[in-house]
Amino acid sequence: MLKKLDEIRTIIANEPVKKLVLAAANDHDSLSAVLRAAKDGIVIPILVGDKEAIQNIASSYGYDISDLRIVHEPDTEKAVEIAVKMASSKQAEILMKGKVGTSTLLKSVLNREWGLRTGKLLSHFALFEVETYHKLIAVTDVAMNIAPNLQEKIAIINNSIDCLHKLGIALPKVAVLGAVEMVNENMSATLDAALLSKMNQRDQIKGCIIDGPLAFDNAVSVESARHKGIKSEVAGDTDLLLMPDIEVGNVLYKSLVFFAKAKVASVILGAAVPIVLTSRSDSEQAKYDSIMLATAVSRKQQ
Ligand code: COD
Repeated sequence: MLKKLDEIRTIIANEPVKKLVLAAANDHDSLSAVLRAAKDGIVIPILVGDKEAIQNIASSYGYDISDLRIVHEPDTEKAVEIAVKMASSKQAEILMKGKVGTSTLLKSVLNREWGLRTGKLLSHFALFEVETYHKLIAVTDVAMNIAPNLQEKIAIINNSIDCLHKLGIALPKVAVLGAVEMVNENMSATLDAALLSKMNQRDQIKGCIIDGPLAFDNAVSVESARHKGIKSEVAGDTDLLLMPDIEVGNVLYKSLVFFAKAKVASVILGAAVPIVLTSRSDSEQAKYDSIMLATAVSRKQQ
């Protein structure tokens, strides 16, 4: 059981250093996180973007980047394309977003000719360290799949389960969230949740224990589940929260970060390489922790 994001460091301790390509590297927080990860021996960075802008950021913060490979490309979309191609041609094992919009990067990743498609659904996975919860808790999908259908939810669960296995959680407990814990035909999230639970019981989705629908309170609190008379192996001990859609997920993500002051690491799964795709509002620490998470994911993809 992992309690702190920092414990990922132990998981990746004996791994060879990974090459990370930072797309549109003229972004202070991303650059700073990457340089810290390089100093800690986690990654070897390749910076793609406007060389002068990157060097200006580095010199204004006193970073020494003289030893790093920089690929000069002032146009953001072209810089992203170069970075994605480096990952698809195996010159880099991790792709990271710098100063570029999320959908620009994702569209490039999904490019049919030179993108990072594997035939799997790509999905976003966020791992939270929340002071008021007894272990790390993952949340998916808060940033990529907008309104997943049942098949897409299965793919999102499978991506996340692979990742949790890589983090040493042998049988993750998955709570499929709804607004209520009873099946209500007018709430489609509860119908999908019931189907996913049954599919798990029948071994159509393996390697985890799924229960749902669960409301947020009974997913994360034993007392709350007991109070409602819910008998569940998952309730109060959830490892992974499956969101009904991106809006609910994104609001939960930001509530945890801004109100609960949670720490978070996140990664896009299902592509040829893990992708660090933190948002502008994420801290430098979140970017650093996400690099550690991506390293753990990339380690066992080989
Ligand atoms: N995995 C694999 N393939 C995908 C995925 C996925 N998750 N999503 C789309 N595709 C493929 C489709 O099969 C299709 O072949 C092609 O990509 C285009 O699909 P569209 O037309 O549905 O998708 P796009 O290009 O309009 O948009 C894809 C995005 C990922 C950009 C889109 O889903 C999106 O904008 N998601 C939200 C991103 C975002 O704004 N997040 C911010 C929250 S912080």
